[in-house]
Amino acid sequence: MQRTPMTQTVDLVFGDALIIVDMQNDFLPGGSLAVVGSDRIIPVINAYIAKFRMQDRPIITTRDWHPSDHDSFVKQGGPWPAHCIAGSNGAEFSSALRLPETATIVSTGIDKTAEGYSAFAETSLHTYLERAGIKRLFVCGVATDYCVLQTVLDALRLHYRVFLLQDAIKPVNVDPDDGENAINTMLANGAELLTLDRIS
Ligand code: VGL
Ligand code: ZN
Repeated sequence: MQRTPMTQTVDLVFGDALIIVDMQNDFLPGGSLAVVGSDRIIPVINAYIAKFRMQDRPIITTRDWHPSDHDSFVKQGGPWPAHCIAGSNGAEFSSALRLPETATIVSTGIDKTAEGYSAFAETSLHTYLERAGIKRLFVCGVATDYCVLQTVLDALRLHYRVFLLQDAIKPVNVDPDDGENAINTMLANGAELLTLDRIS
C-alpha cells in the first residue's frame, strides 16, 4: 500500500521515551525464531539509542522471557518453536545492541499461559511511564506483526502518542503480508510513522 510520506520532523522533549522491543538472540539470524533482517536494524536502533541518550530521554527495552514449557511452544501445542527461555543465551539481548546500563528492562510472557505479546500485558510499564511523565512513545524492534503490533495498540488504547520507527522494525511474516497489515492496523489506530532522519 502507498503511504503518505512523513514530512514532520520531531524534537525529542521531556515526556518522550524510546521502547525497543525484543532484540534478543533467538529473534536474530541463527536464533530459534529468527526474524529475517533483524540484524540489519541493529545499527539503526543504536542510532536511535544515541539520540535518546544525548537528550537524556528514557530508554526501555522489552524482552520475551518464557518458562521452558511455555504454552506458545510447539511442544505445548502452541505456534512457535521454543524461544527466549528465561536465563538462556537465546533470551539475551544481542551483543551488538548498545543498550545503556540505565535502560529499563520489561520482561513479558513470564507466566506459562500468558501470551505476553504486549509490553503492557501483566507488566508495570504503564505505571512506570505515568510516573516518569511519559506521553510519547517511539517504538522499534521485533516482531512488527506480534510484539511491536500489540505493544503499539495497547499504548494507543492507553492514550500515548505513538511513533512507529519505520526503519527499525522487522516482521515474522508467517503470511507474507503480515508485516504490512500490522503497520496498516497501527496507523489506522493512530500510530504515526517516523524515521531516524526525522528526529532532530
Ligand atoms: C514474539 C512470537 C513469539 C515477538 C514473541 O517478540 O514479536 N513473536 N514471541
Ligand atoms: Zn515469545
